[in-house]
Formats: sequence, structure tokens, C-alpha cells
Amino acid sequence: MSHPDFPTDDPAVVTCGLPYANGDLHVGHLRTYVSGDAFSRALETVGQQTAFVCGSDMHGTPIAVNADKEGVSPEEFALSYHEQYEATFPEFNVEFDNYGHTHDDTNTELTQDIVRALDEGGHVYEKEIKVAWDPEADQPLPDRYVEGTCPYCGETARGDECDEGCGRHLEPGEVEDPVSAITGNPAEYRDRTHKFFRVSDFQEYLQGFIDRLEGTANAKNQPREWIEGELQDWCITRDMDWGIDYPGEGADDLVLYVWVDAPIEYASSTKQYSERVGTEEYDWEAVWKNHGTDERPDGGEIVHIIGQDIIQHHTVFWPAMLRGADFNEPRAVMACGFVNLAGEAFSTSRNRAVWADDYLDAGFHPDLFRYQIITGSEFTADVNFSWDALQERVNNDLVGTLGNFCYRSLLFAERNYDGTPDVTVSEEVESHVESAIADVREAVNDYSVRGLGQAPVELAKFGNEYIQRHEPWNLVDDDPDRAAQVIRDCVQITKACAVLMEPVLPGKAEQLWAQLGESGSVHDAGIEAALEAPPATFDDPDELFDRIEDDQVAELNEQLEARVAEATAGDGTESEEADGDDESAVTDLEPVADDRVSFDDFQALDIRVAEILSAEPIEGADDLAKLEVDIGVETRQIVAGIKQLHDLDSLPGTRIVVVANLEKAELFGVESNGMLLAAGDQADLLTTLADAEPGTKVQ
Ligand code: B3M
Ligand code: ZN
Repeated sequence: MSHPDFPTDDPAVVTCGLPYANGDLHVGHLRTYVSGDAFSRALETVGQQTAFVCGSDMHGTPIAVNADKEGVSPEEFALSYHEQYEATFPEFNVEFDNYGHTHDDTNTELTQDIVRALDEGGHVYEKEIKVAWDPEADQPLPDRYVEGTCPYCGETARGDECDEGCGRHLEPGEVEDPVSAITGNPAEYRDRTHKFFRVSDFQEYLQGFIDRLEGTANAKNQPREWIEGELQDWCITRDMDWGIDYPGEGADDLVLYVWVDAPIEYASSTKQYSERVGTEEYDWEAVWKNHGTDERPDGGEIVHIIGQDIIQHHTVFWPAMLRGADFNEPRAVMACGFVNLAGEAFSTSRNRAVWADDYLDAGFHPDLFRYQIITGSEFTADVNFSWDALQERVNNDLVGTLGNFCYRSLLFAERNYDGTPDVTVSEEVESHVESAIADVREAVNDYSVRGLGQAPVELAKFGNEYIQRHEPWNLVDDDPDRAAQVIRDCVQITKACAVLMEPVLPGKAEQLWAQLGESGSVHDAGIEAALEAPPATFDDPDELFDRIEDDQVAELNEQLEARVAEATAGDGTESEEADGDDESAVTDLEPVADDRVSFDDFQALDIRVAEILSAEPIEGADDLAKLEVDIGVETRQIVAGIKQLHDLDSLPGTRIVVVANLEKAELFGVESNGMLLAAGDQADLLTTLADAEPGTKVQ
């Protein structure tokens, strides 16, 4: 059974994945929060009562490890990041109704209540398991205190997560060849008694839940495999001091696993909000407690916004916990892709990151970042942040389209009519604004954050075309009635832009609202305000957005490069890489060839993704290597001049790009059946950014 469309009669809560209070925020982290903020504002704009809550995730082994390194208590360590985040979010116009943390009293109590309820419901049992142990430090090694090999994919893994390989959650005892992260010594496994949550009790329930779940397709599809297969029970305790104490008998030395109390903070934070504003205004229990049926739980609309790497926690463990404690289930999970920095992953160890403060220090308005990150790709896809991408979006969409339309409309209106001309809006424009409103309602109900960002710019595009089509500047003298009509329409479109901008560009929408002479805040305006008449008079407008100039982008790029170089200096391999970009390489660049090739000629090349299976030196040839490569449809032998330039032993498994239909050639008596593509004198091998399979055509 499907849920009724937003807005519903029940209150909603929008939550964002909790940041670990464990380090500075960079713009990659901010995607979830900016998107959650925009989505919750949009829900309110369409008339849904909504609370927007979050909090810092204070527990877990990495925080304990890092606090230890700094010689402070985990609480002191985590609280200082918590305070930092609380101050940073509003600087990006991310305005939570409540921002708590997982170690506060509200969350400690609610977590213990929920775990007690699961225990009383018979869903928790005790089991003796093998726990990694550091024999030298004589202490247990929970989660990240132990490193080893993933039993599923063979990659290096941390104790609770295969973060460099298959991405699976790992249970205690699963990692193979364990090594202590504290002393580096081989760890032992010892028997310890732990508490387990019997997730399998909820298998049937979860199958129904996943059918009802709304949100993004990845959040619905990814967990099916787990929910339909055999569900493993979940170890919910750890041998640690830092965390929330296990509430039951006989487990005095155990704390709850961080992933138990972290999602409960969603409810705790809502509770704190309720307590602050009063239950008359917002009742957290009406949202979170379940008194209804499976098909239509009688609670509110719970919407979780998270990164795509934590879907399993939110669609398996979490709904099972909620169900076991008789709480309401999430209505929707929206899982976003990652953020890349200029096409590559962020690397905090190489300081290859744009930190939240870097962005703010550069002096850009927060709404510009919000717009770029929200419209830069579909919500579920990876998005690229770079200063160039920011410049491109801002100059084209915000300066060139949205800002330009609003400014010229208000300026014309103010100069000629002191404000809004005294006529009614035309049917054409009214119906266009109505359809823009319908687009926003649809974006909300489709969970399309990108659609929310596109709506006001699309409307302004129409506005620019409308003004161009009617040329009011030519009508003022000859046909003043027509001129007044056109400008009246443009002021209406401008007002509609302000209303539609609010979710994604809240600060700029407020400025535009004030320029229109509106009283109050655009934040409190419902979507119907887009159709209401603007004030009769207003003052001279200001330009809403400034262009981002090339020299500023160049300077910011240089700062970033210099920082990466500094962070990697001293590290042989990395600094060599930085040196590889040296100036001589740049000044030696050839001009682009004058001769053009036709598209058909280009199409004649059969270029494909391939995977290197083996690489061997060719005896007697200084530079040549013989490669076996998988091109999907067959295995090929290719000769390439890379012997001196690459470590041949490390090449198998590398994805490359080859021209598959090049004439065969013989080099040093060895047949070469195809050519690999590589850049420059160093034969920098071309590869793919995502995971296109061998055989995929490059076009
Ligand atoms: N603190 C951060 C992460 O894994 C983690 C989220 C908790 S959400 C309940 O992205
Ligand atoms: Zn793995």
C-alpha cells in the first residue's frame, strides 16, 4: 500500500546521517546536510508540518582511538567537534530544529529504553564469541582497534567494516589474520560473552517494509539481497568504556555498539525539539510511536537522508529495532552518492580536500555551494565539487539566468511604476507559475532534491524568454497598457522565483523577498504565495548574485594544489607524483591539431575498456612489455612501450582503455593485436573513473 502524497495530515521529521564527532567537516560531508535542509524546507513550503533534526555521533572506536592519541577523554574530544559542527551548519544555511548528540541524557535514556524493550520482547540473546585481543596491551580490540583481511573479498579490512573492499559490515571475530591497531602485534582471539539482536525475527516484517519504503531507488534495491537471503544476527555490545552502558543485568563491562544508539538519536533529537516547543506544537510521539497497522503505521512521516554507504544500517538493522520496540517505521530513505573533488576522491590524509572553512573563507555565499552540490548531479549519483564547477554553475545559472531575470524585472518595474503595475497577472503567466508549483510538488513526492534546485532557474529561464519576446522597453511609450501587463507578469514570476528558491537558496530568497517589498520571511510563505500579488511598491533592487571571476578560481586552485604538495612532501611516491605535474610538461604542450576528423571517422575506431591480466617484459627490447588483456569479448595480446615506466608486476587487475581494431603489428617478433591508450612521455595509463566492465565501448 502506498503512502498518501505530501503534504499529509501527520507531522513529518527529516533527519540527516549523524556526523562522527571526529574531525573537521569538508564540503564532501556537507552534501547530506545541505540536501536534507533543502528537502525539509521544501516539505514545509508545500504545507507539510516538518521538524528537521540531527546530532553528532559521539561514540565508536575511532573517536576513542583519536582521543587517546591526543591525550584527552573521548567525551572532551567529541564534544569539541560537536560544538564546531553546531556552529558550522548554520553558516551553510543548514538550520536544524534540533541538533543534539548521542551522548546526551535524552539519547542515553531512550537508547536504554529501546534496548530493554528489545530484550523484554525476547529479541536479544547472549552468546560466547571470539573477540580480537591484544596480548601485549592485555585488552580487547573492538572494531577499528583491529585490522586484518576481509573474509568475503580478501581486501584489508577494519574490524567492523570492509571499507577498502566489498563494503560489508563485519561482525566481531570475522576479520582474518587480525593485527592490533594499538601495538601492531598479531592479535589473538579470546572468548567473550556478548549480546546479540535477533534480526532474523524480523525477516518477514522487513520484506513488507522494503516494499512500502519510499525514497531513492538505491535505498530500496540494495537491501533486498540481504532481506531476502539469510539474515545474520547482530552483535550489539562492545568491550569498551566509551559508549552507552548496556542496560540489562550481567553486562556491566559492555557498552552498546555505536550503530545501536546512533540512529536512536534521530528520535531523541525530535524529542528534544518537542520538549522545547511544547507537544501542542510538535509531538514527537505522534511521529515516532507506532499505534497503527503495518500497512499504514499510525505515526508521522519519517524521512532519513544519508550517504549511500550506510543504506544497510538504515534499511535492515534500524527498522528491525524500531519494530521490536513498537516504534513507527521510516517512510523514506534517501541515499546520496559521494562527492568528488575535481574528479577524484577526497583524501584527507593528503589534505586534498576543500574544508568547510576554506569555502567560507573564500567569501562565497553559502547558497552558491548549496546550489552547485544539489544541481551538479542526480542525488543518487556522485557529484563533482571544484572551484571551476562552482564558477560555471554560478555564472551560468544564478548570475546569467536567475539573478539577471529578477534584477531586470524589478529594476524596470521600480523605474517605471514604483513597484508592481496595477493590473492582474496574465493567464499565460499564471498557468506557467502553476506548472512550476506542480513541478516542485512532484519533486518533493519523487524525493528529487535536484528538481528542487532546478525549478526556480527553469522558471527564470521562462521569464527571460517572456521578457525578450515582449520587449517591454519598446512598449512603454507606444503601448503603455501592454508594457504594464508584461512587467506585472515579470514581477509575478520574480515573486514565484523567490518562493521556489527558498528550499535550495534560502538566504538569497530572503533578499529577493525583501527587494519585492514583502513583509515577514519567505521561509514562512507557503507555495501558493507564488501566485499571490506582489506589493504595490518597492525600492530599487540590487543584483542578487555576483560573477565568480577566473582569477579568483585560479588562485583557489593554486592554494589547493600547494596544500596537497605540502602535505605529500616527504612521502617519496606522492611527491614524485606532484613533481610529475612540473612546469616543463605544461609549457611543452603542442597546439591542438588544425585538421578535424569526421564523427564517422571517429566512430570507426573500436575503443574499449579492458583489464590487464598479465604483463611481462619482452627479452631484448629495452622498453617493450607484452600484455594479456581482457577486452570482454576475448583475450588479446598487446605490446606496449611501458617496460621502464611501470612496475609490471603491479599491473594485473588494472583497467585500461584500448583501441581494439587497430591493424595488427609485430614488434621484436611478438604480435601486438590492439593498442593501449596512455598519456604523455610517462605513459600515464588511461583508465575509467567508475567501474565500466571490460568490453564496454568508449564513445
Ligand atoms: N556517524 C557516519 C557515517 O557512517 C555515521 C552515521 C550515523 S547515522 C545514524 O556516515
Ligand atoms: Zn570485503
